[in-house]
Amino acid sequence: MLLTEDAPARTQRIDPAFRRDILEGLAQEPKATPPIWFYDRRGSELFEQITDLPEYYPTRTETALLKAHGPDVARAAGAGRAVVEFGAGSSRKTPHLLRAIDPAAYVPIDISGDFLHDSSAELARAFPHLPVLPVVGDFNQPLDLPEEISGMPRLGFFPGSTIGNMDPGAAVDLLRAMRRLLGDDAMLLIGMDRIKDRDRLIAAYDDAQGVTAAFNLNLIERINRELEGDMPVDGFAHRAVWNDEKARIEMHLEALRALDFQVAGARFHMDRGETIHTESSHKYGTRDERILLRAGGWDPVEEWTDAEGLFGLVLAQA
Ligand code: AVI
Repeated sequence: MLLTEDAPARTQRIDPAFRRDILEGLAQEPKATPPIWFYDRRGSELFEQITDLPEYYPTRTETALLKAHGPDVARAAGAGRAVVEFGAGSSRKTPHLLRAIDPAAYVPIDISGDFLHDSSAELARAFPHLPVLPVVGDFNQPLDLPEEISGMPRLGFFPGSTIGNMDPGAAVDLLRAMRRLLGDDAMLLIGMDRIKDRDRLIAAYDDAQGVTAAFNLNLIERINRELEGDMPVDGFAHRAVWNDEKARIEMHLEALRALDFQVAGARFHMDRGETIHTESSHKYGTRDERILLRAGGWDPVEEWTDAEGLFGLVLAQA
């Protein structure tokens, strides 16, 4: 009796897409899992901590660009747009944009529902007259925007160089999907991390305090908890490497010894030194940025960068 009552409850908690992605990723050669699964509550909290790390320049650089150039964005985009933010997370940069451009509505989209609702409530308190209309979902899949913004011109906001977490082909597909979703009179404000000194890049993804390591290793804890896995957390180490040919930082989980484990009833083996490739973070030169945007159906109209040229904020039109 207890068993039959328990079993459906346990099965229901398993996210089928998570199960599918992890089982497929662990079965392939070399092993690789999609980075979207980092962001459970703990992963989202660790990512927030990453954004404050001294080594992790993207967030503070992009925030400074938004503060400095918000009025330029407002001038180029005009007032009264609905801002649609892709992967809103904690939305800490968003207030700078909203303050500058005075939008008609704000639609944050994020896969992590808990986090999204907390941050949306906070924004709604800070902007009491702004309709805040959160959408829980994976922006890599087809989505519907809220009815309330139909007919409004849109400004897509895709900060943080999240586009870099996609392979260039997938990035182009996503940019095209955004263009379809946002409409013909839309604009897009997008953050892109630039190619730079290798050591600086590696330090940003392998910080001295070990927060990025904890973020990467949290995926194993999530797999164990949500997919009834028995992966030994102490059997893995965080690795960050620069792949020069593909112009990307790669994060891996490296097996420190030969490992045998199970996930959702499937058995896996890893040799010592073998890795699970958990994330790529592509970096773009100034010309590459524009080529990528054009391939995705967007015309760059203005672009801002910091004094060191670490990060680019690009405004494009459909
Ligand atoms: C969310 N994304 C843009 C981050 C990045 O820099 O690629 C994720 C991250 N991974 C490790 N540190 C930060």
